[in-house]
Amino acid sequence: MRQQKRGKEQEQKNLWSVRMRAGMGDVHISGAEGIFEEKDVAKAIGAYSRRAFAHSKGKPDALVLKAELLSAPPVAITSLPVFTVRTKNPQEARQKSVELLISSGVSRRAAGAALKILRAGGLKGAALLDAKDGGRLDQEIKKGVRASMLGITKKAERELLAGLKHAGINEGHKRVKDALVIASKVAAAPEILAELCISDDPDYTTGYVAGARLGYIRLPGIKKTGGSEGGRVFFIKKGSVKEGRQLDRLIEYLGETPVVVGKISSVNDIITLHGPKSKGSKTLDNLKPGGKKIIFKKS
Ligand code: PML
Repeated sequence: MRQQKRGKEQEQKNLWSVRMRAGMGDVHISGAEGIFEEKDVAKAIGAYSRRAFAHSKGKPDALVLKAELLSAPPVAITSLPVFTVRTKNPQEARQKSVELLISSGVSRRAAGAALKILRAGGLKGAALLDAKDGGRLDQEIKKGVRASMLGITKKAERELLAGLKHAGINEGHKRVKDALVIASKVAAAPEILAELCISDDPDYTTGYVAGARLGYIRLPGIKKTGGSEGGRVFFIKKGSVKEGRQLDRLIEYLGETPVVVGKISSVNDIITLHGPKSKGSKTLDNLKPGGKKIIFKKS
């Protein structure tokens, strides 16, 4: 992990992980989780069950709520910086996602393989792909790998929500928060180069690319409303998980090491991305994946 600091805010308290999964038969409907002080556990359980019954994917026939006392304090991390890129249509958004992934070191082949997996949908966790050849590394775990045991402090949450409002991001605050927490934990694993996510909710059409070099780059409108495709792909640096045990350790970190976002890095204005530098455009230091500058204009 890149940031090994144990959060001061969490150190002295008994903290609980609260997780919710709701489904209908084999179909996943909704999921949510957080890390809470004991006094907030009942409130979190109430809020998560209300959320499970109010999902646009329909009513579940199974709702699983799990609360567990953490045996060790969570690792505190800083969130990735948030960017939102405006594009004209889903095709352009997907094209930008590929360009961003490539500029962060993912091969075109692996980016293409990821889009194919997400187009097919049906994942229960994230697919792990080799960032160079696009080969699937989670073959035995067909349903994918889960990033779990994560949360955000109340202070960081307030700061994030205020930042999103200030940046004019007025829809889907909770989703942005949940997804940013996941992406920040995933990006803190040195083996992971980047992530591509497209929401699998037919009513939510935003996706993102993320990584330690990229930040968290939102791509609204990456799919058409009504589409049930989507999911997550994590791109693994070539050679970092050659042996089974290394892969097991990464999967264990993603699923079992408690991590809390304790600090918000930045929430930036909505931008458009450009290739060559043109009049009125600027470069953004945070968006220099792989040493290449990405040019943007505030839109
Ligand atoms: C999901 O909740 O379905 C994934 C959300 C991805 C995008 C969240 C955002 O708007 O930043």
